[in-house]
Amino acid sequence: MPLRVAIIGAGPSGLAQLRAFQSARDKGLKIPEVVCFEKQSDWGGLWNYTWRTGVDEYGNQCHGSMYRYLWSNGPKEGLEFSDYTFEEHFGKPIASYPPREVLFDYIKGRMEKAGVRSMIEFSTIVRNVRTLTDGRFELTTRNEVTDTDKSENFDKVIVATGHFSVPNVPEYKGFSEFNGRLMHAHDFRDARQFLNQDLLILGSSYSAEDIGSQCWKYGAKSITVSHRTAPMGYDWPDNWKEVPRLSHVDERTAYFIDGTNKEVDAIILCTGYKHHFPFLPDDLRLKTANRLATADLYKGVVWNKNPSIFYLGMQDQWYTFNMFDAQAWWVRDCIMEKINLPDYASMVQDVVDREEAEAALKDKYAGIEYQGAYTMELIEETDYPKFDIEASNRAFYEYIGHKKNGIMNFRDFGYVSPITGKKAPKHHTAWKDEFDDSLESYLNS
Ligand code: FAD
Ligand code: NA7
Repeated sequence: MPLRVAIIGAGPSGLAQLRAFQSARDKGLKIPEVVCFEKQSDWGGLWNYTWRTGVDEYGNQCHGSMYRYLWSNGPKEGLEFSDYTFEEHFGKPIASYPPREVLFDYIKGRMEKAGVRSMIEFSTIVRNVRTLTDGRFELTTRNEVTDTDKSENFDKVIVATGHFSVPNVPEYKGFSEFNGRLMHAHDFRDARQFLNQDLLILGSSYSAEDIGSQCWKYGAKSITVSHRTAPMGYDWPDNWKEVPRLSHVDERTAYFIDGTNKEVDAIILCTGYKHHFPFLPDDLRLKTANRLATADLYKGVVWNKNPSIFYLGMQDQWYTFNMFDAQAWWVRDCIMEKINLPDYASMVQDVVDREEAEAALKDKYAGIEYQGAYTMELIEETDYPKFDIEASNRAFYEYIGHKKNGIMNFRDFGYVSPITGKKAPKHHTAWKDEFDDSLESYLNS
């Protein structure tokens, strides 16, 4: 019997896994029987935009957290696939911060070229995974179109369901009395609905920065950002203020722990997401904070307590698509027994070492270098095409500098591709003045 492998999720991580197996098959290797289950009706994960919030068309939790007008929040030179460059896909070099639709097109282009769509069962949610007495796994899935359940057995399971989809929703005193809009970033879709409004944002990470910036760009009256630990500290526009931790709210006013207050029309909780795997039993379920070194995963991908289960993309992310590729190629080679696992104690020690190394990092630059080195460590153990990781690191370093110099214009800069060595052209319009984020407009340079 051929080995049977299940991939759960067809976002960038699950797609990287399909591409990894397909590339081995193209080299003449015999690959396992691979089935990918995807609960949405199309691939791309978070990049497959949906207007829906709350539940999807079948009543399952809506996966989408992305919003209209989203442009890449980091340079594309930090995520470029080394086996499929932006230049190959678009036929010319493009600017460094593509809007969502452009990145979605790039992801799709590689997969269409790979010809793996038939390996995916769409609109099929994995509802339960059970360990069998012989060590295999029984997956129960539901095809939402036919509304039928099915159970099948697999030797290996790869969890690629992402971790920026199930919101972390704290409660503050008075939320029940607040009579403006109160929502989590997961449900944010269109900045225009906050036109002329006074907005309070909780959180001080990517979502707070980007959702606030969008609302500013699309005409919010004022943005107040309340941090729990530390302010973001950028040189914000005049109608943008950073304030300390929220104490409580009443019907319309937010009160902060320094004694100040602000009347607001809406509150957006940019308070992060949970690693959430409701289909997994306790002994297979990853429980980790959102950090660069995840708990309990050898090499960041193998579930130590049962190495027939793998996780992709569970780290906090500087690197994304190319790191998912590195992980997917490595997991493929582990499953195909080209890479051997050490004993349990060594796998546990590997996690401890990675956690300690992360704890010793002194700043963001060190975090980038750490994740770049991790990505390269995996790549060097596989046949994934090597690329100039230092060039990617440099793009991230420059991006941090550009953000410090001007938070509303960092997207107007370009960086050097770590694959082609070419510098990205400047986009024809400054980000803050560009209201057409369609693929046609972005490529029309
Ligand atoms: P996801 O993209 O989340 O895909 C997981 C897939 O699993 C989904 O298709 C989902 O439907 C499926 N799934 C989930 N549960 C089940 C189930 N039980 N059964 C079957 N299928 C299931 N990264 C960048 O590089 N640049 C950016 O600019 C950027 N912006 C972001 C903006 C936002 C608002 C968010 C939330 C994230 C952003 N990211 C960005 C990070 C993003 O996490 C990655 O780019 C990428 O989408 C992660 O891929 P993934 O496949 O691991 O997870
Ligand atoms: P992150 O990066 O996990 O950040 C979560 C933020 O939420 C962070 O600033 C936290 O503050 C804050 N937080 C968490 N709990 C609370 C409570 N209870 N009260 C106030 N503030 C809180 O999530 P993001 O959504 O910003 O980014 C996730 C991905 O989406 C990212 O990869 C992007 O690409 C887009 P802390 O600093 O911990 O005190």
